[in-house]
Amino acid sequence: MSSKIKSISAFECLDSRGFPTISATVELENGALGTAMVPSGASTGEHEAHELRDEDAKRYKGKGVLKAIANLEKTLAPAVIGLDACDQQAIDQKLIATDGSENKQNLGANAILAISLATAQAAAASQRLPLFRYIGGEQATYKMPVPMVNVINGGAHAANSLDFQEFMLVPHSGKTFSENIQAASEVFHTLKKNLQKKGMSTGIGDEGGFAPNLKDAETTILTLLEAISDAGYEPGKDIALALDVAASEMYNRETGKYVFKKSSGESVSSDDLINLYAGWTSKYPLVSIEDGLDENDWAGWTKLMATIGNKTQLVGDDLFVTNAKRLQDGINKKAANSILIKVNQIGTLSETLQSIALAHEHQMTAVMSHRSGETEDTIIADLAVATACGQIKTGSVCRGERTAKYNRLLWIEKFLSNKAVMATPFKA
Ligand code: 2PG
Ligand code: MG
Repeated sequence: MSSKIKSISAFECLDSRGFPTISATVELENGALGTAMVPSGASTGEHEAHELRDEDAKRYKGKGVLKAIANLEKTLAPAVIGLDACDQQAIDQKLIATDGSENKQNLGANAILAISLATAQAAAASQRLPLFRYIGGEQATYKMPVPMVNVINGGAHAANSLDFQEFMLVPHSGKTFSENIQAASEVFHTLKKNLQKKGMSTGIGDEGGFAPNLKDAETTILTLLEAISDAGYEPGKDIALALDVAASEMYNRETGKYVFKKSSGESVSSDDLINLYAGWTSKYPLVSIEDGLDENDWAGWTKLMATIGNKTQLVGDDLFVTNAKRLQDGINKKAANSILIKVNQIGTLSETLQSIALAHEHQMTAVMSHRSGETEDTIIADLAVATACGQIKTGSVCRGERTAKYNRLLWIEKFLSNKAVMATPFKA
C-alpha cells in the first residue's frame, strides 16, 4: 500500500503556557497516521523563521493561530497531498517553495513545521519503526544524549530577580541515560529542600526549574554546587553546570551594553561579560555557555571563542537560529563551537537535520533543544538519538511537557537495550 499523503488536518491545541499552537495530523493512503505539535519560544531570536499569529485581540490575547491553520489546510496541504511521505526532502522543499519567502513569513513557519514533523511521524508509522530509527537508520549502537537539566529559571522564563535565563545541571558520569536522569532528579529535590531552608520560593518557572530571588548568577552557581554535593555527587566529575544567558534579552542596542535589568540595574560591556565567563570557567565546573552575548555581537562571540573556546562549549542559539546560512557565517568567523537546535527556529525537519550535519562536519557540537512553550510532543527526544548529537536540553525534571521528552528517552534506552550507549561530550 502506498505511503503517499492522503489528507492533512489541524487544530488549535494548547502549549505549556496555555497559549494556542498547532497540532497537525497527516494520514497516508496506506492508513498510517502521524501527529505533531509545534512549540513556541519566549526569548525568540530576531532571525528565527516566522511564527504566524492571528493578532486578533478578541481571541487568545491575539495569539490565536487560525490564520496559520487556514494556510495549512487550504494552501500547504494541497501542495503535498499525493507526495510520498517517505521522501521528507521533497515534502519539505515543496512546503518551502509554496511559502516562497526567506523566513516562512507568508504562510507561517508554525504551519509548515506542523506538516513537516507530522509527515515524518506518519512515514515512521507506515514503516512500523520508532521515529528515531526511521530518521537515524540502522546503527550498530545508538548514542543517548547527555541531558542538560534546567533547575533554576530566570530571564524571560520567570518573574524573579535573575537576569540569566537558565542554570542547568549536566549529569554525565552515569553509564546510562536513566542513571543520569536519576542524578538530576536527586539534585533537584535536594535543591528544593535547600531553598526552603533558606526561606526562598520553590515555585517554578516556564521550564520547570525553581524561580527564587537569588542575588545574582554567581550565587546561583554556588547554590547549585552545594545541592550537587549535598545530594552525594561530586561537582564536575559527576555533574557539571551549563548556562543559557540569553544575552540578547539583556542587550541595549542604543548603548551597546548589557543591562542587568531584573536585578542591580548595572550595565556592562561585551568585554566585561567575557571576563566574567572566563573567571567562572576557571573556578567552577561550568562546561557550556549558551548565548553568552547578543545575537548580532559577532565580534564579541569571536573574542569569547578565542578566550575560552578551547575548553568551554559556546552554544549559539539566537545567534544561529538553527539556520545553516547563519551557522556557515559563524564557522567562517570562528564565532562558536556549538549550535543549539530548535525545530521551529527553522521550520522544517530537513533543514534542521542539515544544520546538525553542517555543525558535525566542522567538529562543532549540536545540542537538541525544546522551547520554553512546549507540548507533550516528544519528537526532539527521537531526533537527539537519531542524529547522535550527544546532548539534549529539555528543561527540568518536572512539568509534564518536559518529562515527556525524558520519559521518551528512557523508553528508547529500554527499547534499545545493549544497543544504547551514553554519549560523552564532556571530560571528567
Ligand atoms: C532558549 C529557549 C529554550 P525560548 O533560549 O534556549 O530553553 O527559550 O524557547 O524561550 O527561546
Ligand atoms: Mg537559548
